[in-house]
Amino acid sequence: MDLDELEGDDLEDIAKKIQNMEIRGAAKIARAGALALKRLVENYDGDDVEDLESELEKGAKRLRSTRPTAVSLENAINYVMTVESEGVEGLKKEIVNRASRFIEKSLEAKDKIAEYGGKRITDGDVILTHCNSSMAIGAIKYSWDEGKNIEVIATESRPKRQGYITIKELSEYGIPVTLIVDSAVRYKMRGVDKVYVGADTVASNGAVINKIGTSQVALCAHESRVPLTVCAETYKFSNKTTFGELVEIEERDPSEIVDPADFPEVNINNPVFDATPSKYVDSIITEKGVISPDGAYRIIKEMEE
Ligand code: RI2
Repeated sequence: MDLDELEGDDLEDIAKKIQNMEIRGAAKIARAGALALKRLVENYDGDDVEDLESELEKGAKRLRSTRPTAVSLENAINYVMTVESEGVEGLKKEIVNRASRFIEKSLEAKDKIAEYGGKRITDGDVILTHCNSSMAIGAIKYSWDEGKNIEVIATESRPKRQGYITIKELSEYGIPVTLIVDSAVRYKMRGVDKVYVGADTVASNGAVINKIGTSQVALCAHESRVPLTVCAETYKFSNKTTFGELVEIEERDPSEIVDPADFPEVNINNPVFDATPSKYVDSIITEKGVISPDGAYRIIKEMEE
């Protein structure tokens, strides 16, 4: 679902759509979070600034609760909420401006990452991608537009099967694409030249938190000496991890995997992200440039300035 389909939705409508993954992908949920705060102030018709501030805090809390792993959402909220205005009208205006600016910056970052990531793909490459990352796909499309003859192998990405979105998008673009089940990654890795994935969060030690299974893909890539590239905007880098906080891994409902009623005696776990240690990451493509995972700390410090 695109942001322009959210016409008329208020903060709660958008929060629900983020939570049930009608709106998904770390970049898109960040932009949707910014849009939700914008909607909150646009819909506010009171004249008490403290009341508006408290509504904003409540709204931010609600948005943060929807998807706990992707720091992109948290960073988008923090960006929009960093305001100085006094008075209802000034505050409303500033929130609207900052939300629009965040959305703009996010889309600009996507274009830059597509360019930098796309240039690093070479003619004849077979690229494996996991889940559905708008940033990784942007880079793949860029290389195709440059006339490079590439092929993509896309994982199904159980349980939500975001791989179907990837294969639809790439095949409609004309790019040859093959769908595999997640467990076929190691078998297929011998024929792969590069792995391109996205990220929900990048930690200060360069670890990349992305869709469950990414760390297994990374291990297989490492074994076959296939470089793994992560496409991630700088607002996916987590400041909190610098101070020792661990990234919470979202657990979603078991019914996304099977109907638990069919297995009443069985525990069913549905962790939806995992962490790939930096040693399995070749490069991270950000809108500020291509870095090694060791550069994550510097990116975080620059963001603080
Ligand atoms: P972009 C997704 O999360 C996937 O983990 C994907 O790799 C990541 O967000 C980044 O996506 P989910 O919402 O920001 O499907 O690159 O759980 O689009």
